[in-house]
Amino acid sequence: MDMPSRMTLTKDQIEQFGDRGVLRLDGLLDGGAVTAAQEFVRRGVERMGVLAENRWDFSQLDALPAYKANSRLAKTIGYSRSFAAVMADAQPLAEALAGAALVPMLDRPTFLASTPRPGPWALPHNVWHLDLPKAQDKHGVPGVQVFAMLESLGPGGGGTVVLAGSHP
Ligand SMILES: O=C(O)CCC(=O)C(=O)O
Repeated sequence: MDMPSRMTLTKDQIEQFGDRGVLRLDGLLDGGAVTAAQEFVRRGVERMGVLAENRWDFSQLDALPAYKANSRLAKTIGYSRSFAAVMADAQPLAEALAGAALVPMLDRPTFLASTPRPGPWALPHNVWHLDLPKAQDKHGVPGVQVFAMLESLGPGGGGTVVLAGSHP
């Protein structure tokens, strides 16, 4: 990608990504783009009654299996161009981490909605997967997946689980 990123990665960050396969970057996202995306998402969840007067209530989805609850949320909310604006700086950073040019798998970012689930959390045994095309160069980084959080996320809040160090 030719567009320069607003953020430059340090050597330590690139090393950490190499060691752990995962890297948290604070302050990467454009605030205006995030606000526009949040407003779009909030309008969608308000239509469902999941958000009202600034309070989130997912209970209407509790009876559904997690994958159905998540896809109902994502389908109702839909897609906004603001999602692509949120991810505008992702590709140059992913390429800096990979040390190579990367071809995006999709022509736009995918919106992932994850509902918090009632009850104790258990380590899932059947959903682990790699979202990667088959590596062309078996010795290089086969791909980089970038997640942008649109809302604050606490521990157990439904974020994607990554097993650090599992990539080699
Ligand atoms: O967080 C999730 O529910 C899974 C997300 C996922 O598998 C992915 O984005 O590839």
